[in-house]
Amino acid sequence: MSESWPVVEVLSGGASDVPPEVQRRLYEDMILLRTFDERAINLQRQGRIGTFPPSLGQEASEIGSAHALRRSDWVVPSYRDHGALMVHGLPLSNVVLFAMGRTPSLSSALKALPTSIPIATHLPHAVGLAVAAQKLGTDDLAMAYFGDGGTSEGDFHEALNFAGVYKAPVIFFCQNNGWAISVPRARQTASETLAQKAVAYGIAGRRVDGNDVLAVYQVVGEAAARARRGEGPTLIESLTYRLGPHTTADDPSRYRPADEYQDWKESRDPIQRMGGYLMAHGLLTAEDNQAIRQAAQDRIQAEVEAAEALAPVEPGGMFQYVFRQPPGDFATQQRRIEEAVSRG
Ligand SMILES: Cc1ncc(C[n+]2csc(CCOP(=O)(O)OP(=O)(O)O)c2C)c(N)n1
Repeated sequence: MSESWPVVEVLSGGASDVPPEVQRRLYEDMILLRTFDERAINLQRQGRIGTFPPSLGQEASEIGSAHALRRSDWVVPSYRDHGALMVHGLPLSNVVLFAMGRTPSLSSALKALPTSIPIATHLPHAVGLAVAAQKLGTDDLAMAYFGDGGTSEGDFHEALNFAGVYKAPVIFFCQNNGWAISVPRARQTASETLAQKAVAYGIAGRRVDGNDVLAVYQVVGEAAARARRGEGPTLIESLTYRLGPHTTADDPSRYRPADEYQDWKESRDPIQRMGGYLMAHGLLTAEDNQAIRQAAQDRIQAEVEAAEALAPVEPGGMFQYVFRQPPGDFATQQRRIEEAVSRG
């Protein structure tokens, strides 16, 4: 571990001052997310949805970070951040629909951008939203989610530079999950840490144990408070691990050392760690645990049923929600595709 870039931890120490009801909620939402991911993988295997990027193992990073925001803040997600979106108010049925090939509209009440599939292109967008919030005189902020691989993209550096110059109220939340598909973190950059990249742009940098939900909640909360006080952006490196495949189209056993995976799975699972902590502090019983898991199963079942109850996707759906005023021959292209499909 780098001495100048210490990793913030909470679960390994004493009691937390996060209110017990919030601690419980963080735990429940982590279980909900894992239950959803496991169900989504099954749905993909059954051919009911398309390719899916699970966040197995990253529940503390997803849930802890999003809970530290207000609903009036912007969430700017990558493809693996349905957990954060769920906390921010996105119905999980919407995630299922997206994986079914639909383009469900986002409620205007939800302050989130659509999922970004290109790596890091959404980071400058987050800075733009943050500068807009600043100019409007609010104390709202924007938080962008991305992975360790995202730090090698030009957009990452442009976004941090611009955010630093304008002291934009933005949090760059980098989930260092060890791998960018088959590229290990060590091949991504020669920097000792990802957080230290903040120094070059004159912004704050922090490292946090990304499998410690209370630590993530605390560090993002501190970054949010700084942003709201007008003290500018923070780059957070959340140290976590992808326990599942990159997507359901990937087989990590072809590139990932088995002992590395076993170590993270057996001794650093974020849900087991938080569950053990809550039990040790008298905030959770075995019966509660059973009830939380059953409630998660029931809720996911209802979300999947809601998504599957809708009519199958129409090819014309890909033209929706792209432009407010469609340009040039956009309408012609849509008509041609619909005619071709109806001809069969
Ligand atoms: C601009 C761009 N280049 C390449 C890809 C292909 N690609 C998809 S995921 C991925 C790896 C991303 O890894 P990381 O940023 O660490 O995020 P993680 O998937 O681990 O959450 C790549 C290279 C892409 N989607 N966009």
